[in-house]
Amino acid sequence: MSTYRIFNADDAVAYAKTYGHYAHPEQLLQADEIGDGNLNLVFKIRDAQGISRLIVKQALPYVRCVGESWPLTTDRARLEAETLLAHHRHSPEHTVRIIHYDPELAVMVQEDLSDHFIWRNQLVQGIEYPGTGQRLGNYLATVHFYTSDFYLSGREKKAQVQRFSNPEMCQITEDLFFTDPYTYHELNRYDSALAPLVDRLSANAPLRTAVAALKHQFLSHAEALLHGDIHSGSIFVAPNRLKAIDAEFGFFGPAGFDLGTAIGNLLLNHCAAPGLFTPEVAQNQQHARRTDIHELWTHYHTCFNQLVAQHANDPALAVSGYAEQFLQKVWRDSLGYAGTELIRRTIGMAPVADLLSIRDEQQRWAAESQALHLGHSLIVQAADSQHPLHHGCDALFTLLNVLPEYAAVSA
Ligand code: SR1
Ligand code: MG
Repeated sequence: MSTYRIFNADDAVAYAKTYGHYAHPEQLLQADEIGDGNLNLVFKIRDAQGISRLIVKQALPYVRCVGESWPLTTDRARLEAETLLAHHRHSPEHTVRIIHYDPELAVMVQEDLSDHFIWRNQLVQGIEYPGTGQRLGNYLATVHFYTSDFYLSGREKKAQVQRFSNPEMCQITEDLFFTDPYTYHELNRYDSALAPLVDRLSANAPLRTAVAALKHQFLSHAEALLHGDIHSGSIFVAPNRLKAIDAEFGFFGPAGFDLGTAIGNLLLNHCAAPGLFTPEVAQNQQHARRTDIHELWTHYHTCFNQLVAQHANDPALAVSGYAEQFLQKVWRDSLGYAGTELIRRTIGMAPVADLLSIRDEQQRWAAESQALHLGHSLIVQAADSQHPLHHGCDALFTLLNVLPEYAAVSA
């Protein structure tokens, strides 16, 4: 019989005392529920001085931001804990530490990261953490390599693909990224000023075909154990530090999906900057996002190549030139998936603070229109095998330089 029950603050404290491996459990006294994501309960467990010592996270049996009308598997807590444990094994510096988890209660105890900040919140305030792109590139390259066919035997890889099968959470992504934004869906959320642009997206045949190809890859290409939702809200930062959290969407999928999700969110911040800051600050902010993307990709590329050279176990895949060919495909996929993230975060059910924080309506529409335009261009151009975008970040930055200004459209 299932022991599942929804935790209150007292349950969370009792759980942390028993399973937190904290040196002085009797000092853990109170819990604050601080979850602000779309899905889970998150408790900060504090001592007598009010200092946060541990995190207790529990999966609710439904989508929190919608309510009980959208039931959702609590098995996602097991998948999240196991994905983070696997990533921590390969990249301890950049993955939150899971201290304990219980699949029945769908609960886990995690290290406290109160000395870090959610990257998205910092980006919206214009606070920079230089080197974050590098750290993110190293994290993704490392966890992707050690869970890929370059490293694992065919037998072990297939066992892991099964173990990390995550159909319910993947279906959310399949619908939210590749289907709902291009059809009428009651959960899509956008202002009526954007309606003509949204209609043009759904009527655009080359775009819909390119999105279909991206969805098909997402469904069928088990390249590595992905984080599965690595947007700037799943990343904690501090000076010279980065920790990934929130991996309940973890599964074996195309490596470019993780990179694309991360790049898409940096581009959303790029589009939002003129609406969030003065022109001078916005320019610096946009420059910093380009630097993040450049560092993310170049460090991913270098780190993955080095790992293949030093640790690949499959002699056929390790043959000279193949890793580079694979990485070119990963880059192309990343651009396409970045485009889908831009579009779904602008008109779908899960908007981002970068755009929502723009107070002036005209400026917000301009930023949203630009995000839709950029998303569209990335998806279609990445699908064109001859396009210069395939050769690295420079062509992406050229595309950013020629993005239309949308003030006139929203007026
Ligand atoms: C129903 S969940 C909506 C979104 O929130 C999560 O953070 C994922 O990004 C998901 O797509
Ligand atoms: Mg999340």
